[in-house]
Amino acid sequence: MAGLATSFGSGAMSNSMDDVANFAQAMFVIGSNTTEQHPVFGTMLRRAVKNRGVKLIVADPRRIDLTDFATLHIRQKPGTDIALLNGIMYILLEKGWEDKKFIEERCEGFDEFKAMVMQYPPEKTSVITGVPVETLYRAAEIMGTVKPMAVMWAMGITQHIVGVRNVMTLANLQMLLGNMGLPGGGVNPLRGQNNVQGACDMGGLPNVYPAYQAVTNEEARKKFEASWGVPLPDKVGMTVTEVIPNILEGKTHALYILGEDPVMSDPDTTHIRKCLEAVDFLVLQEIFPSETSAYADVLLPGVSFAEKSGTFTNTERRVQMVRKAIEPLGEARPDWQITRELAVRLLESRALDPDAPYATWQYRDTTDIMVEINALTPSYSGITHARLEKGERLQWPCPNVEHPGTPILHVGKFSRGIGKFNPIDHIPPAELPDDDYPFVLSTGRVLYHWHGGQMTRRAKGLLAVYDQALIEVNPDDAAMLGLNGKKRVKVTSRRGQIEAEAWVTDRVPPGMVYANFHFPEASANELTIAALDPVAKIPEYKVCAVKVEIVNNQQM
Ligand SMILES: Nc1nc2c(c(=O)[nH]1)N[C@H]1C(S)=C(S)[C@@H](COP(=O)(O)OP(=O)(O)OC[C@H]3O[C@@H](n4cnc5c(=O)[nH]c(N)nc54)[C@H](O)[C@@H]3O)O[C@H]1N2
Ligand SMILES: Nc1nc2c(c(=O)[nH]1)N[C@H]1C(S)=C(S)[C@@H](COP(=O)(O)OP(=O)(O)OC[C@H]3O[C@@H](n4cnc5c(=O)[nH]c(N)nc54)[C@H](O)[C@@H]3O)O[C@H]1N2
Ligand SMILES: [Mo]
Repeated sequence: MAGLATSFGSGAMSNSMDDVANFAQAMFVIGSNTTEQHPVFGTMLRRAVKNRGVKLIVADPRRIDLTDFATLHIRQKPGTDIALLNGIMYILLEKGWEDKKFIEERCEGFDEFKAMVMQYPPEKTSVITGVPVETLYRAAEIMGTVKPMAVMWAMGITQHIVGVRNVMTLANLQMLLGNMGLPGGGVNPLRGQNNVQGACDMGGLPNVYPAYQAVTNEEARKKFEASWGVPLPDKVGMTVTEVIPNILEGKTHALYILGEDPVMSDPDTTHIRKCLEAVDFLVLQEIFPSETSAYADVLLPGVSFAEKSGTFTNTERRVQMVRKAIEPLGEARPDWQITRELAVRLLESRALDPDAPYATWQYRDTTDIMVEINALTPSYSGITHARLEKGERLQWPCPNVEHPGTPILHVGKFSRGIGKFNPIDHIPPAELPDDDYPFVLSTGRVLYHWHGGQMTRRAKGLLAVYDQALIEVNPDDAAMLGLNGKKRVKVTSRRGQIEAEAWVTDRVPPGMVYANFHFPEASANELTIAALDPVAKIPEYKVCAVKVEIVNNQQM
């Protein structure tokens, strides 16, 4: 799911969490349930509002907890963010609130961009988004008059067929307002997994080597071939959302899955099961028997974070040391050791270049691996275990051991030189409600559980507070459906159905239901659609069409 690179580079936060919390005068949170999904940063945002009077705008179809702290809650229809943002930028331009100096000196493509934004006058925007015209004006007034403003987003923005276009539109907004490269501003995608940033930085993507050096770049490829002593392919690979469906196309024959549970987390579970049944060979490296392990030919026992040492890189590009707290249990081993053993066995049959420094995978520990990272990953060259052990707080880029790290990106200049405005038009979601499937389903998480729930459903304390999937249903819809004290609902899409208890709440607007994918007996992914963003290949988890019915014969 990683790596929604924008014209700003890597898809990491441009600013630091501290910096946003201490210097932003306004904050715009769009498509991030920050207090539940990033509780530490969520607390920092709440504190900034309470202690410094920061103006907070939340744009989210749901009434999430953070809206209690907001100056303004914009409640757009799911999947209408581009129209919403273009509509707000229309007003910013109408009022002359754009940062003319920043646009003139640091950006290009303004005229075409402006022509597109002019297609979104407030009345039209209001029809597409369902947001009242007055709310659009109020949002523009705060954004246009309070500086600096930091923008934060998460999956509410990216998990759409227009995920990349949504991100580019937010970049347009921050360039228009001149909120780039300064404390308290910036474009700040909140990364999800503890080390998704590190995994992307290390080349865990189909198109790049470590530090986003393209596999298609001859010079970069030569460098890695010389270091690893093997010829390397020059073709961009497939994303995870392409690899699994390609099994049924005969294009994928074997899978080696490390720490993912696609039966729970990929869209359209029925289809995923079919694919996993059909694959010739599946190796799964896990810390628990997951829903996916039923399909595995070989299980390799990895270990949890508490049983291994190394580094994680967080959402603000900060590299942090993790130290082993307990010895691995049973036959389990740290993931890097398993991968090393596999590599050594595979390489035994190959003639290696004896001069290549990292050809033989002779790492004794993760410090040895970090030495290789320092040598091959320019943005990490100065980030050594020794410095981290001393307690230095390092954020990449950090090109040498004297360098203090980089808390804010794009100061004075963007990484691609000049910031580019892109004209972006609204495109509706792949599947919208109709007479047969009249509700919008959106999906995500709750505070108490983690994705497929393999870890959190094993924690008694968490189950005590949240022990089953709940589906958020608006009170008006509950009345219309005749729920009337009954609890269980059946939700059906074109791809599958689930039954679960309804949580009748005005957190969701009428016409929308919200489900999570934490429990196998009622996982939202039985319903979701595998429509992908054409660039990032991220699925549209946040919108599909469903019908909702009462389950018959239930006890009251
Ligand atoms: N407790 C807990 N914390 C987690 C995780 C977990 O599983 N459990 N997972 C981690 C991971 S990997 C990730 S990626 C993050 C995810 O963090 P978030 O992205 O914050 O979480 P989500 O629940 O996916 O949904 C985000 C918000 O998007 C809103 N939304 C839905 N549709 C739209 C839309 O069309 N437009 C906009 N603007 N908003 C919309 C939803 O109402 C929701 O409030 O959380 C991380 N933190
Ligand atoms: N409907 C819907 N689906 C979604 C989303 C959504 O918002 N809506 N969000 C998507 C997003 S953003 C994400 S990130 C994915 C997450 O989806 P996954 O990555 O599949 O989910 P996780 O539960 O984080 O991790 C998978 C497995 O890793 C194992 N594991 C944990 N630590 C380790 C370790 O150190 N080593 C090894 N080998 N295994 C380990 C756990 O036991 C777990 O079973 O879900 C995606 N799916
Ligand atoms: Mo994620």
